[in-house]
Amino acid sequence: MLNFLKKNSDNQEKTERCFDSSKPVADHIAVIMDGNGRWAQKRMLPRIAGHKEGMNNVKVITKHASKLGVKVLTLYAFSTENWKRPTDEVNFLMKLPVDFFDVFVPELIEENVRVNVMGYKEFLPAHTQKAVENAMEQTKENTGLILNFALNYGSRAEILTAVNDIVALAKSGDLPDEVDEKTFSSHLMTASLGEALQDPDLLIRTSGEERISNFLLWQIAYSELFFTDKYWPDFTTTDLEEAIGSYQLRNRRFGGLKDTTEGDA
Ligand code: V07
Repeated sequence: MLNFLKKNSDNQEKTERCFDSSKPVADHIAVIMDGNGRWAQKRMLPRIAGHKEGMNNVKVITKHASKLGVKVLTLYAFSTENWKRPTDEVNFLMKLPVDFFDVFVPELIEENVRVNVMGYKEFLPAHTQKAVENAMEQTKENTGLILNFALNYGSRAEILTAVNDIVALAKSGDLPDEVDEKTFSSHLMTASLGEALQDPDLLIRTSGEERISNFLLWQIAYSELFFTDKYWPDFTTTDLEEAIGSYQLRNRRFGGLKDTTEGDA
């Protein structure tokens, strides 16, 4: 009897969490694409095979997000901490933007996707920088989904860069006495997305970890968080719809008002 009740309530929860095409989708979705190495190890493959599979999934999820009407997809591709990984793995990762450019950019152009890259690009190898520049240049006229890669990105470093930029402005006498949220945000890397799209509505992390790991700390102040045990290469378009469905359900609890105060008393 108890089991029956439990099953019933699980089913109900699943139905409620379903994507609803009549409700607004999350405009800006950020993803921590975790679990590529573990996906490979589970299959007795080298970790780099997981990264390659993860890259293929970027294309699949981007296309589906674009179809659903998502405006920005921000993907954590390489963190400032990832340099500590074995040299061979880092070298392989640094080639992925090149591969991605060759294999997927023509398809994404057809899909009207614009590629943007934020992060400390100047520290990337020359061939990676070139691929990034090409991807951004060749898609700059596109007006559809913005595929925003965080590459050599770290949120604390981003915040400190913003502080230092503001200090430099203040020294040159170019700043009002007080810095407000809007001014501060305009110095963050997400400012390149345009004023309305800087903060993610929904943050997804795959692979079972429930941490933020130095990703968009300022920008996720009001974001809904969605964690799944699936490894990134196994994360499907249905999983994306489930994450958006969960966002739509939680958003509905605020009565359709854009809530910017903590707690929902
Ligand atoms: C990377 C594939 C996705 C899973 C997570 C880590 C590995 C796409 C890019 C990329 C970046 C910039 C760009 C075009 C493509 C990428 C890295 C790793 C370093 F302009 N996937 N992907 N870059 N992975």
